[in-house]
Amino acid sequence: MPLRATVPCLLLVACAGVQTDDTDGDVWRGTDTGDSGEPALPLADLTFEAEALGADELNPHGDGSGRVRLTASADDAVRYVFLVEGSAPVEREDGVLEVTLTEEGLLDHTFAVLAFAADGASAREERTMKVQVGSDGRRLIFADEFDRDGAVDPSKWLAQHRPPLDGGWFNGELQHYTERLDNAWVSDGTLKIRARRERYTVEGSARDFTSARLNARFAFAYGRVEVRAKLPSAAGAWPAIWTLGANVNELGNPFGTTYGNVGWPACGEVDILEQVGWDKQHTIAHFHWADTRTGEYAHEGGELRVPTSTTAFHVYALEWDAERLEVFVDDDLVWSMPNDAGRPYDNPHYLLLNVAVGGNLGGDVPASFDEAVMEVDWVRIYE
Ligand SMILES: [Ca+2]
Repeated sequence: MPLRATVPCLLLVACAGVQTDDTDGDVWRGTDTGDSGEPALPLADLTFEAEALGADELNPHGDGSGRVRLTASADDAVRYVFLVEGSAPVEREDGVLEVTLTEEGLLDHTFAVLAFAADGASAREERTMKVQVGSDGRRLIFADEFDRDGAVDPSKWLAQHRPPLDGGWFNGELQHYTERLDNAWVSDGTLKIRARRERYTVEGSARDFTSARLNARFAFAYGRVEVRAKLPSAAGAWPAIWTLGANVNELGNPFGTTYGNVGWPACGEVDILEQVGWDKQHTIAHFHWADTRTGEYAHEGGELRVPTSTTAFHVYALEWDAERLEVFVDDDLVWSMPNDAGRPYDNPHYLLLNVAVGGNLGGDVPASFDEAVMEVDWVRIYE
């Protein structure tokens, strides 16, 4: 592994002719001798902590900056040598080192420390932990890696399931959304949102399909949104990764009236990804809003050819600041729109993930339609 490749031979336990057992403490047990010539006792009380800076309940693997603080301590130690993957060993007398990792993504990183006492006694400890490193070191403000099997984390997502429109949904969609595991769950590191053919009744209204619509319990203004996803291949399915202004007076708004109380499209909408039910070769980026001066509905957007959208994961991304809004698939620009006067894109939005069946963009649903699954590897929102 890279750790070993960058460590001078004299620091490697194997080179020193001593044995370690990684499962019980990494204390040097070798035949090293100190200056006195007598065999030195190992430093048995070495403690070693690795902490991803900016970690909190929402982002347990750090804030995306890649900064990690390493802290080692042993009573008789006079110096510590830290080993970080891809870097030369660094010596510190106080046992504290801050490093900044640069390899993007949520990856396992291994850190080690060697502690030395004046008499030659020494000890080694190692820690492996996941650290989140964002694009260009940007600070992560919301993420779900979908790495815990079972139900979707209710502290991050609201499964909107109450029909908002006389027992039905918008855009002529044919499904009911539910909060059941059948329609949304996490397994093997990804979220699945599954639209199914099944008769289902909510509040006296029966439909022939079910699915899930997850609204993030997180509002943000400006930033970068990334969603790594693989889209459903079934004709008739209409997957969407999108945002609404957090001021929208919609039943599924997790924030109620905290950010305001306006209708659609005055709230503003960003469709980072939509795909029609009859063409799985292209993806759509689109913006809908009401002019803040005239109140008139306006929209614009475009599409990109992505022939592997249903067979491979792609990163669907929004770059949003006070000047522009730009939507990408991986590094390919789909649509760029100025954030100029009259457009309501300076207020907080929240993210939504769903798979609709039929309706305006789902189109005809073939009799063979059984189910359609959108798989999401992760969601990351950066400042
Ligand atoms: Ca994942």
